[in-house]
Amino acid sequence: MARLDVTETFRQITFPGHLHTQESLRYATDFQFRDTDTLIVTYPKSGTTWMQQALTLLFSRGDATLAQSVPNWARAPWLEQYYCPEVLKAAQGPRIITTHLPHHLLAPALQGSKAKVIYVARNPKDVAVSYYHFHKMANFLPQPRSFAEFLDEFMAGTLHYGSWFEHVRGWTRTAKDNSNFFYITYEDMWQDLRGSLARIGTFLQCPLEAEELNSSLRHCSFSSMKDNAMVNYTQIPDEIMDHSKGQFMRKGKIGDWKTMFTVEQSQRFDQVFQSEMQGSQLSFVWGCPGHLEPVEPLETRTSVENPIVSVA
Ligand code: PPS
Repeated sequence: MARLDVTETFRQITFPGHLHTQESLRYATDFQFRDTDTLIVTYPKSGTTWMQQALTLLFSRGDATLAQSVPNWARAPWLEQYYCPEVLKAAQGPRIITTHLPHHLLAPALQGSKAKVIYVARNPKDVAVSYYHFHKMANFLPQPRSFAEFLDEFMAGTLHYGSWFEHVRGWTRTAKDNSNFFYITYEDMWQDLRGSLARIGTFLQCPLEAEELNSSLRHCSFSSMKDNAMVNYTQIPDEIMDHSKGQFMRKGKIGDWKTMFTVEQSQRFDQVFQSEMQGSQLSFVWGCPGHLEPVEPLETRTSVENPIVSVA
């Protein structure tokens, strides 16, 4: 299935036609979850692959055989992508399933199910930057003309997979009083991977021994995943992901948005964030102390792709 230039629109949200069809999207929304399923839910670029790796290792009790021999999409398939039924047909044991779908599209299928849901969120400025770079290398996504235009689309919620704000709001609204729902952020994992894995293990009733946890940690590190062909997408042919234009495992940092956003863009984003997330209790880590400050306003810069970075 190539369909690199095809866009599927499903219930007002656009999806890359390379991976989605009307049928595959309907399959997802009509899906019959099992109580033993674990569903990873993310808006794109929020730590999906990281959580797929973490759950593979937790369920394997730190044994990296699967994590090093089976691609992430085959051990934790995206429910809405066309190959999912084939992968799940062959699945043995408890299933790890992934989705980028917004809550309102999956809520009916999840109703009454005891499947465990793990929602990973990431600060949206870093999501926007990571997504922008991914659009440049992924030939199944529209090529962005500039970061400024891309960011406008991100804020307006018109990119593929819909609005980040709606995604986070929708899924976290269900968290209250739901013992099968676990919320974690990319930044939690980044700042304390050991503690995060231990918490996820407890949630999944799969606590690990110290040695199993140590091994899981090693195989979930950015450097290990960057070199692991089962998660770094280097095996995807160039016509689908142009590896000369970037790497899937790009930087893996908190606060990289400060190398791309202008001060004006950052302020405008903050306003949109405040208005969209009004009433939400969620808070995000936007950077680490000592990291880079936002770049100078656009008009004083030589190139959007080459920002003038001021170091705090
Ligand atoms: S996707 O396409 O939606 O599945 O992408 P996703 O996996 O959600 O997000 C990719 C970003 O996650 C970073 N990443 C990691 N960061 C830190 N540590 C580990 N182990 C790790 N694994 C993946 C990856 O580098 C992408 O972020 P950026 O900011 O682009 O580097």
